[in-house]
Amino acid sequence: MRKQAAAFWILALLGAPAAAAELDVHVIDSKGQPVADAVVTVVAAGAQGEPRRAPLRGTSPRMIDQKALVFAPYVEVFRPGEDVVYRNSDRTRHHVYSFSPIKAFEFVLAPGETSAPLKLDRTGVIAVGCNIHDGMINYLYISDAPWIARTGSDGATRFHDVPAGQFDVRVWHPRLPPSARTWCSPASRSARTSNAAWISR
Ligand SMILES: [Cu+2]
Repeated sequence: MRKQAAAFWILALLGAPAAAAELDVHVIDSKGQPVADAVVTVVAAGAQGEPRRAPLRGTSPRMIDQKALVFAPYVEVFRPGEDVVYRNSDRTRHHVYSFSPIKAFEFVLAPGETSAPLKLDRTGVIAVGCNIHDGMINYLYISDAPWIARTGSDGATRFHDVPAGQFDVRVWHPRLPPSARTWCSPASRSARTSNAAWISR
């Protein structure tokens, strides 16, 4: 797998002027290419109170499929207490496992099988592999941030009903070095003003 440049950029673009508007976030790499499967979190900046946690898109339990010896999606986001389910759509067995301190597990899935739901109680990142196919890996990102989503193949994601205020927009991706995963920048907005900011480190 090609190593992506360890520098990503975020374009946080505020939606239509309204009391609670949409926030569009685009993540690109240093070559300007969209970065899929980046986890974007939006948190209140400064001392203002944390808003409620916005619900995640999609249904629970969310499914990680295994097809053509690849976990799909590569990265998925969860709220604490949600379940994940693994499915094997290949014609070979997979031995799914994690050594994560916040959730260790292993099970073998025969072709066509689906796992029992696995509850993800704690926040953090769980790396999951296959004991049979070393190249297979995926990441479960569990967060109680007010807003969290992952980018699609276009490197974009959209947050709804973001109130006026100051926010930090953060990005996480498996191929960003740990020191680069926590950078953030305020996405300043008001009821009447849109703004857009390129952010780099
Ligand atoms: Cu496998």
